Amino acid sequence: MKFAITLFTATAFMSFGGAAVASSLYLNQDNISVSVGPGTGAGTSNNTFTRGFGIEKVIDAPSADAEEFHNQDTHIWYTFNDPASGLELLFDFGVSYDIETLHFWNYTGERYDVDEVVFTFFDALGSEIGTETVNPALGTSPGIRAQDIPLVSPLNTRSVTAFLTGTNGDIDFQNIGFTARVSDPDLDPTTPVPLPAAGWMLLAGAGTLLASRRLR
Ligand SMILES: [Ca+2]
Ligand SMILES: [Ca+2]
Repeated sequence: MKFAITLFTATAFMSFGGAAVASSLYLNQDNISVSVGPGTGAGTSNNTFTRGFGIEKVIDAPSADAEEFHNQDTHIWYTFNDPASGLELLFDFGVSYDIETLHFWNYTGERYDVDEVVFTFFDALGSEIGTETVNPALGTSPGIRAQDIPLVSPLNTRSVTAFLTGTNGDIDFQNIGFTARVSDPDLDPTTPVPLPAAGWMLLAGAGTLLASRRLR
């Protein structure tokens, strides 16, 4: 019982403490992870795995305004047998964020660039909470800088899938990044609800009763 009361006290303290508005963060390999999803179509990953690289090249841009040059160390290139299929990426944020901006470093020519990205957002329980489709512009040349696209994500997004396609079955891009704020736990429907005041008094009463019984 004592443990339970302590636990509820901690929850209430966080809840009533008042959450300050979190500042915007750039999400990359320092604070999120990325993996290739099972929805990825058959084809060739070209330079990504065949040359000993990992998919982390997607999130290795150090900042939202970083410039990358197209070479084997920096870009992602997939060719799909069926042009309708594509690359599925799973972004795991670890904690819940409210996404504000998508940063997308696309290839510089139509032959290989990404033509469409479908984002699906999930909450902390893994439930789908929204989708958003983006058609990124061609990348800048010669140095590729991100196109910044407002991304209307639901609050409290814990993970995101991105399904990337090219109309001709080829996709090539440098990075994907997000600018986001850590979600306010008070506005997260998946956060356990603290007991109301009446519940506190009831719990306190039960604790006193228990203690007095032990004393007898
Ligand atoms: Ca990269
Ligand atoms: Ca294209």
